[in-house]
Amino acid sequence: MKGVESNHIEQAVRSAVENARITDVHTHLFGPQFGDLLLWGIDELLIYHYLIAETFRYIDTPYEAFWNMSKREQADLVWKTLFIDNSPISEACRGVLSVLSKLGLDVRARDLTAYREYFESKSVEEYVDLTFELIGLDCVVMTNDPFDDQERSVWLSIQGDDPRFRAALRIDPLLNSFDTSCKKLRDWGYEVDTALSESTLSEIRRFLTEWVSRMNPLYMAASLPPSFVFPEDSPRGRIIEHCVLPVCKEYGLPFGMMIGVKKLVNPGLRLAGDSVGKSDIETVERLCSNYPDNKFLVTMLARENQHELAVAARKYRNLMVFGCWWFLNNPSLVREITAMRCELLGLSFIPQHSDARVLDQVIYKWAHSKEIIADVLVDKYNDLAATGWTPTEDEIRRDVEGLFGKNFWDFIER
Ligand code: RAT
Ligand code: ZN
Repeated sequence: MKGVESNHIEQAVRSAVENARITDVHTHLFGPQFGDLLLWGIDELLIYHYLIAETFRYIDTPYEAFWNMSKREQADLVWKTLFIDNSPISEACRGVLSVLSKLGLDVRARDLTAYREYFESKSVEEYVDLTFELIGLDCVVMTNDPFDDQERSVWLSIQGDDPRFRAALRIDPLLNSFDTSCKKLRDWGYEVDTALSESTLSEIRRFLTEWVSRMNPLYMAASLPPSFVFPEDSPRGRIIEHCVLPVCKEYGLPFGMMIGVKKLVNPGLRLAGDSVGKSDIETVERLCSNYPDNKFLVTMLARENQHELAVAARKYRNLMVFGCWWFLNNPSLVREITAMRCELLGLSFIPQHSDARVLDQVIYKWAHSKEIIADVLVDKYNDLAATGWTPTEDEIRRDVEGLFGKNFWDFIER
């Protein structure tokens, strides 16, 4: 087949990326059957924790006074502070405007009342369809925590599902606060003790197995602190070794590790109060090396860890690197990290996930990421073309499909 002339490369890449169907491998979204857990609309967009942290840069309101406000009052304050009193140039602020603009609303009018009216006129079902279509989303992976009471009760009574929303079994409480989780497990009828006896480990495996069959998750996952090391003589280390890895292996599930979060460095900010720290890449390497029959989906939060994580992925094919996570999901960093990954890993990685907590956010997070990923690919194919190797449109489309979905599914099925 004839290669794409170098001056048509840009057009071929932009069109392939524009039309790419997306699998969003990590979000905090829920299917409509989860009721109130699915967040959407302008007020939820405005009180996203990324924006709350930014708002407190400008105001003196005590944290508790803010949390005592209604959602609408909080949204009003964020809007006034970040959009009216200051120009909304941060990535999270720009995101809100991208959403409104892509929905056809008049951003220039700065008319919060009109935006609220728009969302009030929609049903959630209609809005889910619209959002998925607008951005070419095939499927989003949720974050499903069986220790969350509200979510747990939905899973125990769930009727039917929506195939666009797939599960991921999230086990932070089990790994990071076992004393509290142990009490819950006992209340639910598991014979467990905080000393983590052999029988307790077996009961935890039973718990995980039951939730795997209830949720049919695509992977098991946890967010982990910068101090995370493995192996380790701690509840977390023992549970990973004796429960998580064996159950993941038995069911062919990757273990998703999101490493580098310092939880609640400022507790007054609640969900907005987490920070970042450099983590131990050798732990990732050791896991991949010592457990070759397990698969690991890994993202790290510190910019400083990105290069060594990509290098680690060159060494271990059971390691899949994904996303530019949270504080990294900013254009300058996405560009740098994506280019570096292409240079070290070719096309064998998952460049992005949205981490959306509010449905509408998939619109901006994917629009912004798509543009940058396309820019990077144009550069890379142009560099190829300079050698005389001109990629065909089909080859470009195949590569792009991999990055936006197929790489993930192939890894899951491997
Ligand atoms: O990005 C976020 O919204 C964070 O608050 C976290 O939820 C993080 O993505 C996580 O999954 O722990
Ligand atoms: Zn997340």
